[in-house]
Amino acid sequence: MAAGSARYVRYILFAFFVLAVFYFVSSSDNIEPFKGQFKPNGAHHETPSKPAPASTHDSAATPEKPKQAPKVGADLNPADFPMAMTPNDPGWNDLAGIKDGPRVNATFVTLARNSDIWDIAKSIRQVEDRFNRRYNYDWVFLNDKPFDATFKKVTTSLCSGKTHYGEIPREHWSFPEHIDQNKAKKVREDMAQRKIIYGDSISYRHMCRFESGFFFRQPLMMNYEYYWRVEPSIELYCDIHYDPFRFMKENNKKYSFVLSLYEYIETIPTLWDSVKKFMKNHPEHIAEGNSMGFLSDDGGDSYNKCHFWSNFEIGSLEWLRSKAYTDYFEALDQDGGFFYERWGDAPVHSIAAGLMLKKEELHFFNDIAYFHVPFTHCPTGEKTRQQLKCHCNPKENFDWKGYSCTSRFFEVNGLEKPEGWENQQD
Ligand SMILES: Nc1nc2c(ncn2[C@@H]2O[C@H](COP(=O)(O)OP(=O)(O)OP(=O)(O)O)[C@@H](O)[C@H]2O)c(=O)[nH]1
Ligand SMILES: *[C@@H]1O[C@H](CO)[C@@H](O)[C@H](O)[C@H]1NC(C)=O
Ligand SMILES: [Mg+2]
Repeated sequence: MAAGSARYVRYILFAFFVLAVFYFVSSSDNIEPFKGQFKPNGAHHETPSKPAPASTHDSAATPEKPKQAPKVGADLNPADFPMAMTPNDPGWNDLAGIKDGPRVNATFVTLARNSDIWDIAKSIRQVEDRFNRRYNYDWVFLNDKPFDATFKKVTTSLCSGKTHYGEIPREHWSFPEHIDQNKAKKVREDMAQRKIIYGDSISYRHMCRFESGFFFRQPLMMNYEYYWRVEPSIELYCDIHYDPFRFMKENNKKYSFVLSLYEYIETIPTLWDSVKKFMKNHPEHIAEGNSMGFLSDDGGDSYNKCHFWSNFEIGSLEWLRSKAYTDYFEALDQDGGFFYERWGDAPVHSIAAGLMLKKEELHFFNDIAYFHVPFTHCPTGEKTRQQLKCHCNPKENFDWKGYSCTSRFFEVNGLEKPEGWENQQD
C-alpha cells in the first residue's frame, strides 16, 4: 500500500516537472534581455564584415538610405553626391543612418599598447559618435607587441568599420646599426637630469621614429590612400557633418591639422641643420610655393620651431610613401637625432609638409574640434559651435593664443581668420 501511493506521488511530480519545462521553453523567447546574451561570440577579434548598424527611427521617412556603407571603389560619381559643407547646403541636418555617396580608400590608424585599451576605447567612441558611425571607415591598430584578446574584442565592438591588427617588425622599432649605443645612453642620462619630458625614454624614441618613418608602410597600411591618426584619450567636441577624407581627396589636400605650436627646442637642437643638409642634397624634393614662411622667419636660415601637432592628422599615405618623403626620413635617420636628441614625429612631419608640399596642399580643419592633453581646438565663432553641437569651452581654444602657430599659418596663406578670433587671444 505504502509503495503504491509513493508511486502516485512520483507520477504527479513528474507531470509537474514536464509542465514546468514546457512553460519555460515556450516563454523564454519573449524574455528579451536574455536573448543573444549567451550567444557564443568567438570570432570578435578577426575582421568580420559586420552588417552596418541599422538606421534609427527616421528610416521610414527616407527609404532610399543605404543600410550598409558603400564600398571603396564602388562606381559612384562624387558629383552626384555633393557634401553638405555649411548649414545652407541640402542634407546638412541629415546625421542619421548610413551616409550615401562614395567612400575614400582610407582608414583610421592608431598606435597603441595593450594597456592603452580604455583610453583608446574612449577615443574610438567619440570618433564613432561624431562621425564614423555614418561612414564605417576601417580602423588599423599597430603595436610593437601582439595585441591581446581584450584589446581586440573591445576595439572591434566599438568600431563600425572593419578592424585590423598589425605587429610592427623589429627593424621598425629598434636602434639602427649606425647608432652609437654609448652616445645614445649618455644623452638619455643627461636629458633625465635636465628633466626633459620623455628625455630618458627609449620606447618614446622608437615611437617617434616609427611615426616619422614607418607607420605608413606597414603591410596593413599599404591597403589605403589616406589615414586619420587617432591617439588614446582624445576628445572630439563637435559633430562632423561631411567626410573629411573626401574633402582631402577632392580638394587635393595632402596633410591637415587642428593644432599647431612651438616645439621644445631641447628635443631638436640640430634638426634644422639636418633639414638644411637635406635641402641642399635634394633640391628636387623641395616644392615651389611651399610653406617655408610657416617654418622660418628668415627665409630658411633658422627654424622658428612651429609645427603641426601630429597626434591628430588626416593625410595622404601616398605622399608619405613618395620618394621625396622617404629620402627625407632616410636622411634624418642617418643623422641619428631620433636617438642622439629626441626628435618628435610632429616637427618631422611638419617640416616635410611645409617644404615638400605646395601651400595649397595643407589644410586647417576649423570645424573638427579636438582635445589632446593639454591643448584644445574649439572652433572659433559662436554660430559655428552651435551649428556643430559642440561641447567644448570656447575659452579653452588654443588657436589664437601666444604659444600657437595657427595665426602664422593663416598669415602665410593669406587666409581670413574666422570671426571672433580677436577676442580669444588670451
Ligand atoms: N605600441 C606602443 N605604442 C606606444 C608606445 N609608446 C607610445 N605609444 C603610442 O604612441 C602614441 C603617442 O604616445 P603618447 O604616450 O600618447 O605620447 P604623447 O602624445 O607625446 O604624450 P602624452 O601627453 O603622454 O599623450 C599613442 O598612441 C601611444 O599609445 C609603446 O611603447 N608601444
Ligand atoms: C586602395 O589603395 C591601395 C594603395 O594605393 C591600393 O593598393 C588598393 O588597390 C586601393 N583599393 C581600392 C579599392 O581602390
Ligand atoms: Mg598622446
